[in-house]
Amino acid sequence: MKKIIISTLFMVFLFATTTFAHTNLKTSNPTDGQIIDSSLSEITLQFDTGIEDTSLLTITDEAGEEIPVSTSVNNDILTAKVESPLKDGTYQVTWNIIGEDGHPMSGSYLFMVNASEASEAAAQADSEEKSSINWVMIILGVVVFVLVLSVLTKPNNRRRRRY
Ligand SMILES: [Cu+2]
Repeated sequence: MKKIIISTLFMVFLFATTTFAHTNLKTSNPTDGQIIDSSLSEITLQFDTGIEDTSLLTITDEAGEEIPVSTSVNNDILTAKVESPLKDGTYQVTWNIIGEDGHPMSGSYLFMVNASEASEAAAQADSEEKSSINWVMIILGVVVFVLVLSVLTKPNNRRRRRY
């Protein structure tokens, strides 16, 4: 009886450690739920062990359509380069990897691209700069106009014209 308990405990221990040995996602860029305010050209996932070269990453948009990417594996890092910058919207990253222990693992998460807000702010700053330039031009114009007017209306000029 004691032997059974011990071997059961041993089996549980073994199972627990092998569960822990699975390869899991460590960090990513963008992260889960992140909102990005600039265009994105690359997605990187880092795992807690090395992964097989056959590991895959797919990105799908809100409509469920797959975004074309070229993936590469470098030890524990899975990189997906996006062919053209991602438009504003929500995207799902799905990874299918084979870990160091040979177990296939998968997972997915969402992130958002919201680049238009940032470019709108930049455009607004730009137009503000332009409008201040316009004010400078108007003030300069008025100053020049007043100067010209004062020269033309000088008493000397009037006398000269009379002759
Ligand atoms: Cu495993």
